[in-house]
Amino acid sequence: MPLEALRWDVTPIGLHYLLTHYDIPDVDAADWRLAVEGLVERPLTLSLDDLRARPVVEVPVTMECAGNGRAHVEPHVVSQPWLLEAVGTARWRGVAVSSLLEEAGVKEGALEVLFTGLDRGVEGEEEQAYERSLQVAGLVEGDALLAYEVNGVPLPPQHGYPLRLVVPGWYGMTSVKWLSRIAVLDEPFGGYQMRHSYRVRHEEDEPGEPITAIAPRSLMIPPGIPEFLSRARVVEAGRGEIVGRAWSGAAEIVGVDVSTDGGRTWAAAELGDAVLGRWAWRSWRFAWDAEPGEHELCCRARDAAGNEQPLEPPWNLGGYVNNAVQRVAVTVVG
Ligand SMILES: Nc1nc2c(c(=O)[nH]1)N[C@H]1C(S)=C(S)[C@@H](COP(=O)(O)O)O[C@H]1N2
Ligand SMILES: [Mo]
Repeated sequence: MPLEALRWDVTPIGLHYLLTHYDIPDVDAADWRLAVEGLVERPLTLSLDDLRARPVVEVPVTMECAGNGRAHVEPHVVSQPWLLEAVGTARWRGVAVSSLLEEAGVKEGALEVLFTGLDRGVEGEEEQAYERSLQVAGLVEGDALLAYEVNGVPLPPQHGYPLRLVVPGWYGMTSVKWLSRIAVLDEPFGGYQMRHSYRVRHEEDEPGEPITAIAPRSLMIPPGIPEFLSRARVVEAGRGEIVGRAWSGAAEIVGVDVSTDGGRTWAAAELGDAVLGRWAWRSWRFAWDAEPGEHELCCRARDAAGNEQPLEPPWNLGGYVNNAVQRVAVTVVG
């Protein structure tokens, strides 16, 4: 998502970021079915029409890839080299996961629910379908949904057509696209995307910590105009505004601070209302009287759980969860 698209509450769908490990699968909705099976009283086989006939939920969600910010991590980590653009906010519409689990009847002893996509590939020398699990308890209480629409239109192929999981507040890897199967398990699922990927590890041979809720981040719309090759920004002197968005999956955003001198001094930005609800970003604005010269603009969010963006990028093997403050160098011209 180009950062100027932060201007919209809801990201126009063509500007929402994309991440796809393998290929976009070829799905004919007419013969596609979702299987709900495993430790359930009533296994289900559902068509898209069956799902559309069930009670509808719609949730505005800010989704962010766990690798967002990876290109700023030193030493460099080889994977999708996101700068800060792996984020977007969409209105996802579909069926609540909690209601489907209730309908199927989760049996005693159930621990996790496995979500399997139709896309297949080879990763870590293992042939696999993209699949990840979540704890039953969190799904029963939470706001996760199976989405067949985004921003009022059927899911486009690249976002998971015909059906995807959306888990508000968690990093994007959780929200499995192109769903074919939901299986209730009595033990933790140890597939590649759980056991190896998406863990914060500092050594190859340590298990590390699983990646879960989105850490707080704020981003500004880079002010002024860019220089074509360097992307350096040029801003007109005078009274203006720096505007952006802030979000956190862990807890509500409670403040955003802005610095115009590279982080030496900070002042509070004005936070907008949570117009899209708990699971989407909030706007913020900051009045700035730009004086001619070189400036480094920074923004820093904190949430109600006391999490605050670090000033320097944290390092781990996967280059995950780098929520260090954004820094935008600008030349103000008089
Ligand atoms: N089936 C499947 N689901 C997937 C992925 C994938 O490669 N295959 N990528 C995940 C990752 S890492 C992210 S960040 C989000 C991205 O969702 P989007 O492409 O709709 O923005 O989808 C997740 N769900
Ligand atoms: Mo991701």
